[in-house]
Order: sequence, then C-alpha cells, then structure tokens
Amino acid sequence: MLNEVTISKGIINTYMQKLIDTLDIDVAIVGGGPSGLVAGYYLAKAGKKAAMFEKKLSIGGGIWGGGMMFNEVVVQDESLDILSEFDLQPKMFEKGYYTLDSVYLASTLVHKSMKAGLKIFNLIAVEDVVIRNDAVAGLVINWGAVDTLGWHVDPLTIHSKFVLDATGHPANITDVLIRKAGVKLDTPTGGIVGEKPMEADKGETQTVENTKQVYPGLYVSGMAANAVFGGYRMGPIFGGMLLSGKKAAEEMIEKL
Ligand code: 48H
Repeated sequence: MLNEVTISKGIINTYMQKLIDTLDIDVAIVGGGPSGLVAGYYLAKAGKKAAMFEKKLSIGGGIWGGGMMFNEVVVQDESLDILSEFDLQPKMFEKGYYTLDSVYLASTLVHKSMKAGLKIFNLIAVEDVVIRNDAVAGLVINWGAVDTLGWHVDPLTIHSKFVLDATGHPANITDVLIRKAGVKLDTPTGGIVGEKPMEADKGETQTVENTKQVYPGLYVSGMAANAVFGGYRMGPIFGGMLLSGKKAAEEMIEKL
C-alpha cells in the first residue's frame, strides 16, 4: 500500500540534497531561456558544476510563444551545428531560413541540458548578487512566488565562481548590480545602454558579440547582452540566442 508520508519524504529529502549540492558551484545561470539553457548544456558537458535558477514554473523563457503565439521559431545557417549537437533538425523554409516547432525546441533544450548534468531549479527567483573582493561571487535567491507577491521573506545564498545573467530583455541581474553596488560596467556608458528597436540581422550578430564578461564574475548572454550593450532586437529568430549561450559557456570554461 502506498504511503503518502513516504512520498513526501522522498520529495523533501531529494530536493534538499539537490539544493545542498548546489550551494557552491562553478556557474550559476539566472534565467531558463534559450541562451541560458545552451550555456548550461556546454558547461555541464565540459564537466563544470552548473545550475540554473528560473523564477517561473516553466523553463524555456521566450521560446514557447514562438512569434506572436504562433508556436514556431526561425533559425538560420549559423546555428545549424548547435542544433545538430542537440539532435534537432529544423525544416528549410527558404534558403537560409529554417523553422522549428517551439515546443519541441524548448523541451529538447531542457532535456539535453539536464541529461548533460545541468541542475535546474524552477520557481526560484534571483533577487540580488553576492559580492566578494569586488567581484560577483554568487546569487541571493528566494521563491519566485515570494518575489511576485512582494512579501518580506529573507533569502538564501549560493556561491559560484561565475554568474551568467540570462534573464532576457530586462537584464535583471546586471540591473540589480548597478542599482545596489553603483559599479561601472565594461560598456560604452558604464551602465546598461538599453536595447535598440528591431533590426534582425544586426541584432543576431550583436547578441553574440555582446555576450561577454561585463563585470568581474558576471557574464551576460542572449537578450540581456543586447540590453546591456545596446544591441538591436531581432524578433522570433533564435540562432543568435543559441550561439550566445555557447559563447558564454566557452569563455567561462576557459577561465575555470
Ligand atoms: C530568475 C529570472 C529572473 C530572476 C528573469 O527571455 P528569455 O527567453 O532569455 P534569452 O535571452 O535566452 O532569450 C531571449 C528570447 O527568448 C527573446 O526574448 C527574443 C529572441 N526576443 C527578440 C525580440 O525582439 O523580442 O528567458 C529569460 C528567463 C525568463 O524565463 C524569466 O522568467 C527568467 O529569465 N528570469 N529568473 N530570477 N531575477 N529574471
């Protein structure tokens, strides 16, 4: 006969062990969108201890919605190698343009990154960073629901050698660092330059170019990189996000 208390114990024990194992890691990724997932995949594949924190229930960020809720995304030639690493075969639409079912893309990125060893914590929001020796050295975390409700609940802390801000358009982690620590970033203005309007071709290139360390210990990827360095947006074409995640992982792997 199934014992409900054993079911509860199984969940509580396993979750707590997973969280305890994540308190001191190589890379803490904030945000479960495409750039963060691809970064997590390559970091885990290289044997690095990486974990992702996503404030929402679902992982995948902006992938699920495709373009205006039509659940397909477009990818271009430059991203085909990464897609094949993930066993994804996009459909050719026109020369240089391919489509992918967004539900299939999101679920595959989650599946393959976890299979490679990435730990994913959904429902956890990152509300602040840890500073040590003038570098970002970890995350301050709380329940996503606490964040949404605005309740006063003190957080917990995680140490990591690097943090990746993969929070998309708002670049939340870089934003909190500037707001609270008043630091100067390695950007043209010293702050968050702000995302530019739509120009897909430039936006895709800039997403990858802008993926870098923006402050000691803090990397930016995906739309957060474009927000921080002032790149154009590109709409529902996702190759740049995938390439950005790979570049972020490679740069951190080299330093670890
Ligand atoms: C925990 C957080 C926090 C926090 C935010 O937006 P994303 O999908 O991220 P990217 O940059 O990998 O992909 C961008 C892409 O989806 C997109 O928006 C494109 C291509 N737009 C083009 C255009 O023109 O509009 O995912 C970011 C994730 C989300 O799931 C957030 O919930 C999460 O980060 N997040 N998680 N703690 N403080 N802030």
